[in-house]
Amino acid sequence: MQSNDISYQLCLCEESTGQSNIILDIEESRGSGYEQPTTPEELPVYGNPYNETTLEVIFPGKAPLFALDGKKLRLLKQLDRDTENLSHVVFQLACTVKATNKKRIIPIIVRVSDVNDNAPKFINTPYETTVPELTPVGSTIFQNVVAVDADAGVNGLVEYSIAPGDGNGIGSNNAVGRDRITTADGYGYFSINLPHQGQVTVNRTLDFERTQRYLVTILASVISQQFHYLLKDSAKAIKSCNS
Ligand SMILES: [Ca+2]
Ligand SMILES: [Ca+2]
Ligand SMILES: [Ca+2]
Repeated sequence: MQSNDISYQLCLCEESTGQSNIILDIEESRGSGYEQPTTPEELPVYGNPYNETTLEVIFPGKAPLFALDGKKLRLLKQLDRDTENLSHVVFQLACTVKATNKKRIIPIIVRVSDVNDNAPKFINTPYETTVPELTPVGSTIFQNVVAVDADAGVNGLVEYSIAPGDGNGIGSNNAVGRDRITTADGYGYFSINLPHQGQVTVNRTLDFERTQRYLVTILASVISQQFHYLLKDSAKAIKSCNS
């Protein structure tokens, strides 16, 4: 439509996609930045905001989160979807037609999408349990491994696995006879068969005379994402005891 077209003049301040409100998307902030654009980048309203219309955003009863730059919304501070569980921001656009002073108020909903910016964290560590050496292979011996991740959806879906340890704490102490404790890496001896459940099962026959303690390193990770955390301090001590 041309700006001298009479029907265009009548459309000024109308939502150009024919909706009664405006829905935009934005990613939450990565780190401390807040320059990320909305999608679409410009508010879909008819009229040139410099000479045909005046645009203003209204945040009733709260501090404004966006300011206008032409038809673009600019964040005024960083947006964290996770700590405030902020899935969308609702406010209003006031659009005034300069020629007629006719004013329209259009509700705006900005949906905030999640970024995988939190790593899973184990809770209640270190984990420790005692098992009889005759525990059959396949038995679940520990089921309270839990890591929490503050992100939403797949970004917070934790998978558990067992990894080789870093060698710390492995070996025998200097005690003699029955007081002697040999500690081995539990990798291979124990397994997590269901990645979404923190249940540790016995994977190989245990022998108390040979090994009295295993250190098992558990990884909590979020699939296909940039974070992959090995929590070395949370190695789980599993003691194999004579039954
Ligand atoms: Ca965040
Ligand atoms: Ca995450
Ligand atoms: Ca997040």
